[in-house]
Amino acid sequence: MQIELTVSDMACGACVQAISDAVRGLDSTAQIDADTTTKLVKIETDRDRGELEKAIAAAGYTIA
Ligand SMILES: [Cu+2]
Repeated sequence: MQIELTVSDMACGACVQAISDAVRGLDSTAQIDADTTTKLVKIETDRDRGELEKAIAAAGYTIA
């Protein structure tokens, strides 16, 4: 399924990389599409939203 999260402090490519790494730590096959302008992160995964939010928060980012 596709999950969309808004990560308000995702500002640049390094942020996208860190967030992608956090997501892939949960699901190594996740497809991630992140837009630093809209702050929207689209994740194609079978993990649930709560797990993804926790992993991204643990990497130091804020889910809006
Ligand atoms: Cu950044």
